[in-house]
Amino acid sequence: MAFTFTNSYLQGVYEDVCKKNAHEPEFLQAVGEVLESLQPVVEQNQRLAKSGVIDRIVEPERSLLFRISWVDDHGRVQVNRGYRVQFSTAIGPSKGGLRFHPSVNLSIIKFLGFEQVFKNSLTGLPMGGGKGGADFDPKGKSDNEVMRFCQSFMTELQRHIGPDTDVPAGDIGVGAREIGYLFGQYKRIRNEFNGVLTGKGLSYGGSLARTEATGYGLCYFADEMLKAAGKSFQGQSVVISGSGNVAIYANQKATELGGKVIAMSDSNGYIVDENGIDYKVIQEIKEVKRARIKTYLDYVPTAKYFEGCQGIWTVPCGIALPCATQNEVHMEDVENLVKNGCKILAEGANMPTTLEATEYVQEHGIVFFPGKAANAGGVATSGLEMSQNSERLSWTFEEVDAKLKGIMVSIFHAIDDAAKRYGHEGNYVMGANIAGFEKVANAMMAQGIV
Ligand code: NDP
Ligand code: 2IT
Repeated sequence: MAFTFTNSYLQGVYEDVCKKNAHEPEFLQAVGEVLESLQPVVEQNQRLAKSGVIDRIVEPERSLLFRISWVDDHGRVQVNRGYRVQFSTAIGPSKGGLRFHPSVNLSIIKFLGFEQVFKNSLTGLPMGGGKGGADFDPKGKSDNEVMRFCQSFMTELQRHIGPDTDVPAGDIGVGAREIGYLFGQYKRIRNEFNGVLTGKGLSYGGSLARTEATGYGLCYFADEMLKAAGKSFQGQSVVISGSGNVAIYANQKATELGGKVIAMSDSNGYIVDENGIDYKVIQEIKEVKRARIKTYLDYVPTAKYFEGCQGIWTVPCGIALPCATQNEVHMEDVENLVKNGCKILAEGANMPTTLEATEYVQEHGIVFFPGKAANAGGVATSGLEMSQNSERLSWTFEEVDAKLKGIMVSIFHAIDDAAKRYGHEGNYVMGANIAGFEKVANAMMAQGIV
């Protein structure tokens, strides 16, 4: 993979990571990008190498791999593979989502867990990083099948998690329904009602605004950057890939801020509606009916549907918000975005832009915000849910939303400041990696070699 190391310590660590994890391309991509960014930091601080901070930060504290057996509606035995990687507890309990998708493997869970360490640090809240999930596909399964799967998954996972140990939440394929079933099984086995999961329903300890938080946070973040440049969402056309939790609420907030969301997608295809896509229609299709985005045409016959999700990046826009999955934005996509005058690319998903596409946009005048900063609003609000659970109180929507906004604004300034401090103004990849790393590294050095 194309990383340039001038620092021999970091190069050595990266080569070692490549040897040990040779079959984990997504993990190597995430690690390489962070280590490359940290070169100026390591050069200014010899203690980092001496205390082996980087050697340690690239190795998860604990990786769990387990069998999940369950019985489908036809009485057939099904077996899936479950994962939980507790990457770092340097600054707080391990924290991060669970992904249920057939593509899930150890490489994907490790890349997500690694990124989560830096993202959670950026929120300013006391949360370490982790991730988990299973190669289970909730699509086409009945509610009862999803429930039995979640119960079997939690029967194993419950031994390894807890409100002060590791606190999972949602991600792709894990939403309110799954968190409900997971929480029910945890409580049944452990006989404890606590904040072991976030993204819970409002009637049993969930936080207001958690559902909306990632999408809202993404737009608060982009809006802060636009303000700093004397601009706004007003009158801008916005393209959002995906049509799940992050995409739906990014649409709502971008529209509220004056933008017009003209295209959205799912893994089968994308819709274009030049009049602006109403997020409530997507919410109905995806959250209530669990249907395909194609059915948008039943609600808005004047819209257009195109088969295949990749073409969405040919739709001209000022702001691009990839909110589906990793490595969904390739070189030809960013070439189209640049050609069509796109000015901002902010990642709602985790690592949606390939390495070469990231370099291309940065070199061609698009302001680029990496997911570990731009989509941190979800986990930040999970942190606020943990605080509410600990004090056994519920805050109002307005209170949580105001805190979320404050956190996103401060993340923007923290990464902007870190990039400037190291002489790379405007490079928000470096800014996010450095600002996220500093606090974790300090905590690791203070706690000795563990
Ligand atoms: P959802 O399951 O709610 O939605 C995922 C969306 O992305 C769906 O539209 C799905 O289409 C599409 N998608 C998923 N996988 C693929 C794929 N391989 N190819 C094409 N499209 C795909 O997930 P979320 O909205 O929660 O998550 C979206 C992204 O945001 C992920 O990268 C996640 O890690 C990240 N994220 C999520 C946070 C959260 O709080 N939920 C917080 C921060 C980041 P289809 O229905 O056809 O599968
Ligand atoms: O990628 C992410 O930050 C999430 N899926 C949310 C994690 C969380 O613990 O809320």
